[in-house]
Amino acid sequence: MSTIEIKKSVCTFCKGECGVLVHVQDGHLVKVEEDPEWLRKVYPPTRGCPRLKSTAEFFYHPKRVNFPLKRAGERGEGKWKQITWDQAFDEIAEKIDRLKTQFGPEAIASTRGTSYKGEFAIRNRFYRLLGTPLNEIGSQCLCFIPRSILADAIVGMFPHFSVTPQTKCIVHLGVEPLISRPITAYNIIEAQKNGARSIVIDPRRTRSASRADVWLQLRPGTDCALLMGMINFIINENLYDRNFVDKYCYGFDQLKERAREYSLEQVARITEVPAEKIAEAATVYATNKPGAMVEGMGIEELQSNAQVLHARWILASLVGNIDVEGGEELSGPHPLILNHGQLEPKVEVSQEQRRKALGSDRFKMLTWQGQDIISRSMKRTWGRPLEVASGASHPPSVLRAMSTGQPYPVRAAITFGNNCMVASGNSKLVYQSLKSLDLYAVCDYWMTPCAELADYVLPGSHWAERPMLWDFNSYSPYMIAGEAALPHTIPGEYDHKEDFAFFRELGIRLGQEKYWPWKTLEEYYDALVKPTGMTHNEYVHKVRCERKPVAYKKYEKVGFGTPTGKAELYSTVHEQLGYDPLPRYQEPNETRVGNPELAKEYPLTLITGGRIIGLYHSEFRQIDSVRRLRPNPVVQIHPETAKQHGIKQGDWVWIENKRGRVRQTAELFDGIKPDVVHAEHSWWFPELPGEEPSLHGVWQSNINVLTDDDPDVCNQVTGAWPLRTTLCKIYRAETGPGQ
Ligand SMILES: Nc1nc2c(c(=O)[nH]1)N[C@H]1C(S)=C(S)[C@@H](COP(=O)(O)OP(=O)(O)OC[C@H]3O[C@@H](n4cnc5c(=O)[nH]c(N)nc54)[C@H](O)[C@@H]3O)O[C@H]1N2
Ligand SMILES: Nc1nc2c(c(=O)[nH]1)N[C@H]1C(S)=C(S)[C@@H](COP(=O)(O)OP(=O)(O)OC[C@H]3O[C@@H](n4cnc5c(=O)[nH]c(N)nc54)[C@H](O)[C@@H]3O)O[C@H]1N2
Ligand code: SF4
Ligand SMILES: [Mo]
Repeated sequence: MSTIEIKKSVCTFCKGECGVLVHVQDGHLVKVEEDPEWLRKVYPPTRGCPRLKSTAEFFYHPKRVNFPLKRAGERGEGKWKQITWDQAFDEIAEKIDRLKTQFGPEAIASTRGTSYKGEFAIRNRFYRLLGTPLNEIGSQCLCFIPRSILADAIVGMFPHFSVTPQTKCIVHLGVEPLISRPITAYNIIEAQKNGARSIVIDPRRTRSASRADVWLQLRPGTDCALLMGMINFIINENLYDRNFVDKYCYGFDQLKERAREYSLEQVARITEVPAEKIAEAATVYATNKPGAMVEGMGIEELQSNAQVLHARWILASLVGNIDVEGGEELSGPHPLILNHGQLEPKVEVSQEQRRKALGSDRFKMLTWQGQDIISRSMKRTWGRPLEVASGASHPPSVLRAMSTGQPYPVRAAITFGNNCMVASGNSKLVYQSLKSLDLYAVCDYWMTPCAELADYVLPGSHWAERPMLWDFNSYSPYMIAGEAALPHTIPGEYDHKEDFAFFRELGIRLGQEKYWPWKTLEEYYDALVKPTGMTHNEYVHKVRCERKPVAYKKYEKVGFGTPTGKAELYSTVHEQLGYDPLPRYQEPNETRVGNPELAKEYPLTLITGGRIIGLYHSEFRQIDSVRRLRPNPVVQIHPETAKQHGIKQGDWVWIENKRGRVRQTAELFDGIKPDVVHAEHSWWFPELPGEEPSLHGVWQSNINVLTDDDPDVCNQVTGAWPLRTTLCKIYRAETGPGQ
């Protein structure tokens, strides 16, 4: 027996990105534990995390896809045969080449998930070299990109949840960090121990809301009105930082004019939050400085996400919270380590191709037009090109092109770490779109509903199998690194491939060889850390994790990375793109107020997807130790509403709207308004049959059967589709899925 080696890895089972020690013997995982060094240096790994505890169960799970598979029957019939990686690469490359010649590179699409780190850059390299503007399906318009791109547009850089122990006021804007963001939650708790005040804006009484000084239980979808009300109050009461506004903000007078539309009384009517509570929140925020806002999916998944985010940055600017210690810290890139953009090949996708990016003619802030304006100003100010996390295309527009061939055909897709059958809005359209493809390949750990519809299913690598280097593409205040602990391949046992190897091998077969000089991800990371004088492995062992050096109030020297060089209350980026330069509240299209006719049949407002302990999106459903924490999907209903419908705790309940119905189990919860219900997202049942029509029960409890992604109802700036305001009705179901 050989000795046990201890490897320093990073767990990426969720956004915690915790440092862990992996004990390895003969290439096999013996044990995983939290890394005490990490705790000392940056933030503590989450204690007793159920996902981390399940690492070995996950890694060696009998249902894990361990070798490449090729479809042996009709698509969706559930018949597969094992092939080699070489055969898979040869066949996929040959088909991509043929489809590219016939329809153009834009006919080759991608579907992306959230589980990626820097490797997004790797995937982008492949598609850029293919010459496509990258038509892509995924959650980009709802998750991270709107947040970062609006911050880039208004203040010229994105601070990624910059709460520190010095923060004196934390505003939770549709977020529950105690479940979803372990690092931020830790920092918030530390700040609260130091006396920080906390404001929670959420239609549900979350755990953070229970611990808050002020909880604003607003009507879902009305955040923009609420924030504009706070802005108006702060201006009228002279609670803003006049010096900062005069010197460093652009468009105060126009803002003041617009904000006048939002008197406390008017805003109270729209949001259903009492006027005095709005005034209290605004006062607490403006008088406890420095403050930091933490925004989450509660606002990003709104039809009005761009307007809410714009108002959020106006608020932070008005009180002078930008780029101060404990406020919205603009941490920026690591002084030495390169960002991925700096290693990008000097091969541009032509202007003609870029213009073909689906949806880019309409969703301009999301896509290349917005990116061009924003990156120019950021580069001017920060002296080096920074990653602007924009979307290449608009996912609902891509789905429509796939299924209709309009405005041009999209005939192939590669899915990497994404379960779009349950993650994207409008699951029925996703199904039709995937089924219409000539080539569909999925790289994942499991036979997901997406994988069941593929021609090829390819075994992806786990975090314990790959090195990592990550600072959230320059946005996070931390730079973290880890080493691979386990081999990718053990002959006869498994044969996984990391993303880097996947796209490199495919790229080489498609003539991209000279653009892939690094043979492994490790070598690629070596190139990124080279200016430190270390290799990636040395960096892992000598540094491992660091808080980047921070300079505050950089605007005093270089201004802001925006077109005017100021914090743009009135946004010239919006103006240039033809959008309203100031936020204005618009009633979502499917609410009691916005559509009273529809509300007669569907009287309840559905919000979806609040994160839960244990499960990560659609993942961990097959991991018994984690699934035990949440065996079935849960819909939260106010006890009064449940009573009216004859629904008891634990009953299966149908949730229905004009697009379909699915069922979840009832949790009676008085922390939600009587006319709002909250359903979990991304449910499927790995234990139910994989072949069609079941597709692991994908039609049973998946709430995205009920969500709409029509481009007409999407946010016209960011392309977001509404996951948080949909009208529905509920009634008891006799049985659950598979019963
Ligand atoms: N355990 C676990 N952790 C996760 C994930 C996971 O799946 N599981 N997913 C990760 C990912 S990718 C993401 S993006 C994050 C997301 O995590 P968060 O950003 O925390 O988002 P959610 O928990 O989805 O929603 C937060 C809150 O928004 C509220 N909300 C709903 N509608 C509205 C509204 O109209 N206005 C306001 N103000 N609030 C509203 C909900 O009630 C909910 O409490 O979590 C990450 N962390
Ligand atoms: N209704 C509703 N829908 C939502 C949301 C909501 O709140 N409500 N939230 C949205 C948000 S914010 C997000 S981010 C999306 C999430 O959408 P997805 O990212 O699609 O979510 P996951 O279910 O985590 O799917 C990831 C898939 O990738 C696989 N995977 C994980 N890591 C790796 C890896 O390293 N390599 C490979 N090859 N595969 C991997 C997993 O097994 C899983 O099948 O869902 C969105 N959808
Ligand atoms: S799954 Fe747990 S250990 Fe892993 S990153 Fe998330 S919180 Fe940390
Ligand atoms: Mo997300």
